[in-house]
Amino acid sequence: MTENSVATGDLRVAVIGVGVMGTDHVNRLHRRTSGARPVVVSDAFVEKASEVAASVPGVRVIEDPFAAIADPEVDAVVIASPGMKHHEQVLACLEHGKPVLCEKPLTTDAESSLEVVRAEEKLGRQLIQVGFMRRFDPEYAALKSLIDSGDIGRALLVHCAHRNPSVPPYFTSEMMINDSVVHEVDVTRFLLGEEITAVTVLTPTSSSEAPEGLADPMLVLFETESGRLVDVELHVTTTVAYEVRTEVVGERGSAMIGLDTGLVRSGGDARRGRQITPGFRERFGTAYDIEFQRWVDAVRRGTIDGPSAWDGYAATAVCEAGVRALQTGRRAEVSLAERPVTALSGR
Ligand code: ISE
Repeated sequence: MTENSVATGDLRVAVIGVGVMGTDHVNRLHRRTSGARPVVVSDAFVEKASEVAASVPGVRVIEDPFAAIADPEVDAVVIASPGMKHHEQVLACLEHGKPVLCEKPLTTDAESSLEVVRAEEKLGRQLIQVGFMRRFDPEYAALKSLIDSGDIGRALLVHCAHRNPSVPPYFTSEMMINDSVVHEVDVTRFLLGEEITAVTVLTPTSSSEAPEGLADPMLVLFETESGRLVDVELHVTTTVAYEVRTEVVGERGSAMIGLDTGLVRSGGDARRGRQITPGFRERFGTAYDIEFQRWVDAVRRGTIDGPSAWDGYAATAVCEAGVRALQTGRRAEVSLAERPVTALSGR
């Protein structure tokens, strides 16, 4: 990072990958994040990159993601490219000493995620933050504060429902674990503050709305280090809207979030009701905004403020066990490497 530019002006950010999320992040950096601005975009689809660059003043296209990361005008990097590109791109950020906010997954397998953890450890500076945005959602933050306050006693069980109205046609049952359940993995680690040690996946009769071969819905069970249980109902073809609910059952009470308890509206069809967010960009829009602002503020102080590379590695390792459990129909244990002393957990 060029320290001068950060001390005297905005943090200049390259966004690698400008699909749906990356494009959102360019706008977020341009319109809703202070102390930072997007300066470079890079995407395998150059036309898309040019279109995004043209929509924001002062943004250049650099086709090659590694040239974008290395560019002297770039102080920090946001990676929103497909997951299989993350490993090399995050390592390139480390090589150039550039802070990086990497969308999940950190990498697509535990071994390469661990390599990233080790590379950062060797560097001796924490440059990697992983984009688990739910930690920044005000409702999840409130749930975490409640658990930490001890007001409901020790949390014993967590029930999660993760429902998507639809998924793209290429979505597989393995992706249901790696792309969707991964959020509940991070939420579990965040809320309970301990590692997940085993995963079981059950696949009941599939919905007639699910494409052939997609095990939808599925039930996933996590066991944690101290013996607590977390169940996840994952249903990605509900045809309804985007619904993410989490209920924590404690020794002296319970607490739930995700009830869409916003505005109650009467409609022309003589119904009264609450709006359910249609997708994750709407449901977690505020969380993404908070995540970006806190990341930028932290980078300007020379640190991170959120899930670390270790958190990214642990999530990948749990998902790997989840895929094993799905494929074998049996409980799968999570094998985690020894945690480096320097691996800070995010907040
Ligand atoms: C998607 O990749 C996400 O990250 C969403 O938060 C999740 O709800 C969805 O199931 C995933 O496909």
